[in-house]
Amino acid sequence: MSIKIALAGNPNCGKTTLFNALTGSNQFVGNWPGVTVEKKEGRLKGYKDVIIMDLPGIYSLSPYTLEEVVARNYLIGERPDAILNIVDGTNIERNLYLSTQLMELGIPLIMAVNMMDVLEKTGDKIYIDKLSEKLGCEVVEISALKGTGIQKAAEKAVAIAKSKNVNVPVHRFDSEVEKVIHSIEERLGSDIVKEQKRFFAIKLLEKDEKIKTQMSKVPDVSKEIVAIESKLDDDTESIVTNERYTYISSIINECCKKNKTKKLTVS
Ligand code: BGO
Repeated sequence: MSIKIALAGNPNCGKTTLFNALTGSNQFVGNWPGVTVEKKEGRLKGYKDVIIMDLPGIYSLSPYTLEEVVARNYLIGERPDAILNIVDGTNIERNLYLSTQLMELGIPLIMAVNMMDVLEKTGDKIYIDKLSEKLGCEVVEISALKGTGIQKAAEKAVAIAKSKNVNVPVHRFDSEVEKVIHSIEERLGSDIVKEQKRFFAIKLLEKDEKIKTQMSKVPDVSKEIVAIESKLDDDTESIVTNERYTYISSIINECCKKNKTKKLTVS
């Protein structure tokens, strides 16, 4: 059986450049079933049994766009052996929003921070070890354009896929929210594997209707939602989103430093 590694990231993070560099001419292009969203897979160069699946570029795992639905359904339904999450290092704050959600899927994940050649020119710093510690996953610096670090990222993705080591998300929501997430997790059916329970519980809490189509037994969580909304005086969608941004801000504060003396343009 082949190992499947999904490439996931925001639009313009350099995913296509990385996919081409990792697979070369070993690519198969088609459409995702029933939709006109391009589906690309390719064999990882140097490996007979590793398939790289290029997911559509997305900002979130909330199913607002067709691309988000396709990517999410693949990640939930097919459960690749690992996710290689590409993050644009020049736009890391925005990119981490998707990462926080990918990490809740219970799939082994490696993060590749791309565009490191640009950061070298601007003098902006990302402290990779600190970032790895704060996120609870391995992080590799790459330049998909120059090809630096990409072999290491691919090797780490293959290794984590084989080890089946699921990262335990470091991020915890407010303790009241965590309590609700746990109580929803406990009411999920056996169709949801243990590793995915947190993701499904958070999506139900966010009133995500589409997630219900992926479940054979859907617990009624309306009472929990009403209780937490009145306690925290906000709707659950905003509560979850705001907490993600607070977590990301704390990561940026600790792991990134802008070069304040840099020129405005980089050639
Ligand atoms: C253009 N470093 C640098 N400097 N650029 C990179 C890197 C990197 O590591 N990786 C990707 N890029 P996609 P998605 C372009 O196309 O792979 C660049 O959407 C241009 N095009 O070359 O397409 C990459 O698949 C004209 O840039 O991303 C591409 O995720 C002028 O980032 C862009 C300047 O990469 C997006 C750039 C006609």
